Amino acid sequence: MIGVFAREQLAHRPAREMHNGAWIKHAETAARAEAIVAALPPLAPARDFGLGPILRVHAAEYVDFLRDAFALWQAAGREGDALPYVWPVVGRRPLKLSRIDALLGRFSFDAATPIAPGTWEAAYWGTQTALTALAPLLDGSVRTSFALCRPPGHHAGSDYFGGYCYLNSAAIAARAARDAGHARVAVVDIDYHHGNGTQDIFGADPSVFYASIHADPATDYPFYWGHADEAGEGAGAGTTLNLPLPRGTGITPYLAALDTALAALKTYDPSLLVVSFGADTFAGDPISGFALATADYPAVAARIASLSLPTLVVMEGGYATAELGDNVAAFLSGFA
Ligand code: OKP
Ligand code: ZN
Repeated sequence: MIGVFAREQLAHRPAREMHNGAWIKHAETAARAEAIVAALPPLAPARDFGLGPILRVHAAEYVDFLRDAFALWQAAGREGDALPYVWPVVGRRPLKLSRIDALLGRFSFDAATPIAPGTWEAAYWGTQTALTALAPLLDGSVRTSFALCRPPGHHAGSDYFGGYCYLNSAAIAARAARDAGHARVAVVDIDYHHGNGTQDIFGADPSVFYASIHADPATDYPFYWGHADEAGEGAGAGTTLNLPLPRGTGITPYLAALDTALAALKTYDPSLLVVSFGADTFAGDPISGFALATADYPAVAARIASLSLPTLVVMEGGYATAELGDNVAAFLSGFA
């Protein structure tokens, strides 16, 4: 097991987010990453693979927007972090507008995801962290690696940000593994929330299987994706698997769902696995509703490890900062 962490990811420090009509402190803090670093053996710094692997997943116009968004916001005379407030309704004609507010809405799906001065730098280095952790899996020198990515990525689509996510590090790593010659790659997403961005990116792609276990979107964010009948489109029909679970789910039904997901992955027969790991399934998570205990995480990881695949663990959510380091360490211990 090796681990990677780029300190540049700490540069993203949004002040606040809109929650149920009121401003609250942004839940996705730099302290989350520092808590994980403190609980693990030393992590290696990230190497710089450049924009190329990012542009294999994200639209160039979106990447340009994300890099420039905060400067455009400031140039418009705005204070604080950039946030969208208006969105194009699905099916509206695709106008090419240049006002920052029009761009923010065009490239996002929620208002809980601020763009702060360090957002681009942190998100960029999140992708490089995942790519650095992937490299020794590609050359066969390790079997499991951990990418301490922050901000998370699984809600970001090819041309949109949202859900605290800007660039989809897990998807970028999965695409890079495909480009390195892995014919079939699987992503198993065990964050509390459905990874709508990853699903959208690979929904029509039969060469990447996306399986997710998450809170039922009938009751939980992101609401509009992750329902059990979403199974992929076109050539990708059948290579998406959604297993929504009710709030309150504890380890026994959770492991049953995980077994269902892993059986599907086994049938698909990938040669490399990406795990989008969120520790927000923890009972004490402040924004989530499952009931996993710290002591449950090694068993979750051990089931995944039983697939015996080269495995990249990418950090997604987990907001109980005081217990986050222990939860991540417990999960990673299950691969040993
Ligand atoms: C990111 B990840 C706003 C609530 C917004 C966003 C949750 C994003 C979770 N009232 N919640 O999947 O952990
Ligand atoms: Zn989450």
